[in-house]
Amino acid sequence: MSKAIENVISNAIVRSFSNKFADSLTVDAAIVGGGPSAMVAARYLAEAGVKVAVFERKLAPGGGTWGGGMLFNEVVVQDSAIAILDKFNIRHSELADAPGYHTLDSVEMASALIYGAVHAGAKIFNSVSVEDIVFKNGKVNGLVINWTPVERLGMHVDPLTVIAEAVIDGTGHPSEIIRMATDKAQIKIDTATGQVMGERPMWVDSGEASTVENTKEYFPGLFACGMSANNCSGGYRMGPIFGGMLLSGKKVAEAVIAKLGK
Ligand code: 48H
Repeated sequence: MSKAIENVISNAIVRSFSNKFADSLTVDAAIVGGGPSAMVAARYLAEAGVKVAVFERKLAPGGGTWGGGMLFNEVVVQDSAIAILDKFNIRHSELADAPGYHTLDSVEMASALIYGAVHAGAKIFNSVSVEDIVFKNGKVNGLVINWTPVERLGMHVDPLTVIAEAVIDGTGHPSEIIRMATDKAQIKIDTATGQVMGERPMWVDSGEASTVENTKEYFPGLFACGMSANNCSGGYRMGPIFGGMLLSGKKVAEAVIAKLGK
């Protein structure tokens, strides 16, 4: 008897996902969060031959990109990050009254960043929340993950584990992974206080510069990019301008590539 098509479909999905998931339980780099800085990092890492997986809590990766500014679905990117937009084939137009600044469609940007990361070879697992880190011998060694619906419903279900040479906190404003590390592993990170210093109010140019400047390894095996890096080091926020996020994603990828000797 030939297999029912209903069965063929279900089998194909379960097998294909299981292979992808099992292969991603040991990676070179594990990224938490699927925001813009993470998507750029994932693409640069994958292109350098780094085995990389992204774990995103929400159903749709893209983080804070989709909504533009106050749900007006356009964002601004400055000249310094235009090469990254071009690499992802994201269209942009320069402001006539503010040369050096460009507007772009935030939905095009979110979808192109995700597509670019996946096509370069990064694996993205959506609806997966990182609830803890693996911490052994004074180093961050990986992530503890569970399904977001399990987290949201407060179900008492034990998690699974991903082992990684490098963990990147791309969780945005809350710096969730670095906070877990300082709280639970009681470590001091590479900031002026040894702790997460917290985000300051809006000052666009300062925030953009500090996001990139503070993108680095904060503790052996633990890097931060994007808004998380800015929050760790006490930088100012910048609103819906995304050049700093894109440049931060590239910088963290370069730091991880250098660390792994790839
Ligand atoms: C799995 C998680 C977890 C977890 C969080 O905030 P993001 O868009 O990330 P960035 O830093 O690349 O971009 C920041 C930008 O969007 C922004 O907010 C700006 C520019 N703000 C300026 C301002 O002034 O406000 O995305 C982070 C992602 C989200 O999708 C979360 O769902 C996800 O990380 N995430 N995923 N496990 N524990 N925590």
